[in-house]
Amino acid sequence: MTEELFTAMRQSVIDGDPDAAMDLATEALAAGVDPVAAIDQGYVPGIRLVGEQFRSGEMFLPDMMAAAVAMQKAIAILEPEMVARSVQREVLGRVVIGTVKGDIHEIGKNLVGMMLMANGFEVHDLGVNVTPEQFVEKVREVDANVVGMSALLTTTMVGQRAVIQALSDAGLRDRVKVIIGGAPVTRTWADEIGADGYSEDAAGAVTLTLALLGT
Ligand code: B1M
Repeated sequence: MTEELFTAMRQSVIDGDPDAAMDLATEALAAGVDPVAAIDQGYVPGIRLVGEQFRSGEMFLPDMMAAAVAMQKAIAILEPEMVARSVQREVLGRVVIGTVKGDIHEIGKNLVGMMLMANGFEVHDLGVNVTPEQFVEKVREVDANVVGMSALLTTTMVGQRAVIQALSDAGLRDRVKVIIGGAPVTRTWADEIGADGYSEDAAGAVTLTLALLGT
């Protein structure tokens, strides 16, 4: 039953069918399926396949956009349950998160922000295409403990280095932990640019942030 749901979820993203994606999310919640499992095992494999087909020329930009919309609509239905299932504690830290300049991919970044929020962090999401100056300004404004940066393009990964440099120039680097992620990002890249940590997925980003803050 759950496997069938996951297969249908995957297909709804491939088809770029928001109505089906939303109906399946609702069905999964009614059946008591873990919303995180639904995202990781249902929708994510769908969008990854769309990415592969885009690369090989079997799908085009409008297909990728439709798939992203379907996925985002489904996540919006699952989000309240994700938050409700988490144990609410005192605020563990303040996180400023965003997708770096030149990059408008937001689904992974949103999931990371959602999971951090659900696990007790105050999350300030700057959105996409965020400049180093905007990161610095927000870190100052909210006195952040953590900066999280997402990058999905090999051409925008360098933006993560620019933000770390801007934090140093502003005298803020020692006051924040910097975590990075996104499909092309690796641990080696994190080490190279002097980030404090890297995670390949949203759940790992929570574990990493907890560890970095010693909570
Ligand atoms: Co784009 N795109 N895209 N795209 N897109 C990729 C990234 C690509 C790999 C597809 C491909 O060719 N196979 C390719 C990049 C190639 C490269 O540079 N290596 C690509 C391209 C080329 C482009 C355009 C240039 C296409 C064009 O215009 N010709 C263009 C660029 C626009 C721009 O940003 N300037 C573009 C546009 C788009 C859409 C707008 C259509 C859409 C995004 C819609 C949106 O976000 N609102 C889109 C999509 C959907 C994708 C793919 C198919 C899926 C991305 C996604 O949402 N994945 C993607 C293929 C792929 O990644 N395999 C692709 C699901 C999400 C849950 O995973 O984002 O990886 P992900 O996040 C994960 C982890 O990475 C990690 O946790 C998340 C949850 O597990 N993580 C973090 C992410 N951020 C983290 C931060 C952390 C920690 C962990 O700490 C802070």
